[in-house]
Amino acid sequence: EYGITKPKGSKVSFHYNAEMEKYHFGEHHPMKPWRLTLTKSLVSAYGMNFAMDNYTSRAATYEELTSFHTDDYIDHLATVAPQPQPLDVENNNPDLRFNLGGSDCPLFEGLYNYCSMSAGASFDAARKICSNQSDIAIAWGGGLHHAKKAEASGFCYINDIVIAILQLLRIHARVLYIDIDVHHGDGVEEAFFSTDRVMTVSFHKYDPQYFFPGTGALEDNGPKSEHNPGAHHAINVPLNDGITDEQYSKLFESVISKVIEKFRPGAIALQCGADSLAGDRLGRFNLLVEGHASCVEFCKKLNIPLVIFGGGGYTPRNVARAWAYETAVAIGQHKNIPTQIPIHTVWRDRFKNESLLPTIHQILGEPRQNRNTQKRLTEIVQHVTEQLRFVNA
Ligand code: ZLM
Ligand code: CA
Ligand code: ZN
Repeated sequence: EYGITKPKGSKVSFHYNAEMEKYHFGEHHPMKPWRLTLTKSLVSAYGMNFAMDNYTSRAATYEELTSFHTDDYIDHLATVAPQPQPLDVENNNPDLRFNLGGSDCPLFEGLYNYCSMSAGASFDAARKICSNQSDIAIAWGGGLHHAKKAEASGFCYINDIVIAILQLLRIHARVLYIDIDVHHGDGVEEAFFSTDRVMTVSFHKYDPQYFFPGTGALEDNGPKSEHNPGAHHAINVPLNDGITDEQYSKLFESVISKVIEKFRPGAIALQCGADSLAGDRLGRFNLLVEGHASCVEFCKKLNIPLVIFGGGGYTPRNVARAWAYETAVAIGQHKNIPTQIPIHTVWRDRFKNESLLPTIHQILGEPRQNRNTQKRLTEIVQHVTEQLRFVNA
């Protein structure tokens, strides 16, 4: 009434706890929680904290974890130890029941604390969106999209994304989940298979035989069983090796704008797995920081409350570059920050032999041959458009 308007730009919160870097999956395991430290130190070196609300996240409670997972699984997770366990009545190792203890999901010291810290940050980020205290809430320590209700899978033990979306659903009638990790977001898809209040969209490398987890074909759009309201609410964008920035961002924009138009979500949960970048140890794509971040930029421009999660990402310096740059996108400063990485201790101490002037854009590793044809990408958009005819929100 007195000409007071909402301040320009989005209110952004950053949810992080330095404790997460203390945990190790094992010497040669590709998942390195330490990449979160590198990300945070880059964000701080650029001075981005001054443009955000910074929260030291806490461990999620038992009640929060069991809002999705079974009590049985969480009870077991809370007591597992790296040492061999007593066998159960049938002479089996009880860890096997929950897919724990193999090379993908090893048991390590402090595992339960690591998992609940990751979920706590994502939970708090979602609550900030629910209470309208943030327009964008960032939890780089989350994004563990493979974990199932009662099972660990693919480096993921607790599905912090599902837990966060369940919070968003308390306030918002419809939530859109978007997943740009190079792997299929199978755990989140499955969790919401039978509801029309969550639509999931995953972009991923798809090869049912040779690439994890092997699900997420174009035609898989949720169980079409009788009276399943969740049918047609899973969108999958299966891709081949070597997709480029230009192809990916065009595809992303055309798929997501059609989804938004039909589904009209009240909030968006965006998983930003950085293993879709070129040169990733496990990835197959050719995305650069700009292409990856264009997805975040696009979501921000929609002006819909947004929770941003991390996820995969196995070349730590590339992960830190992408996530720091995407933090800059969230606060609307990506065009203003200097390209050259500020001299800051963690980066300098770890990578002494690196050129003295690394930039936030440069990606380590060789590009792959692009095996995505324009014809196939057009087919994908066509199929998505047809699926969306069944969706009316
Ligand atoms: N073997 N060490 C992505 C999750 C991807 C399943 C084939 C394990 C690895 C990988 C583990 C140190 C997200 C599979 C792989 C070798 C069965 C996967 C330990 C290297 C190592 O050197 C390694 C001894 C390990 C694991 C590679 N695992 C590569 N790909 C996938 C899971 C998670 O990014 O989407 C989200 C955070 N697992 O392919 C096997 C079938 C286990
Ligand atoms: Ca994905
Ligand atoms: Zn991944």
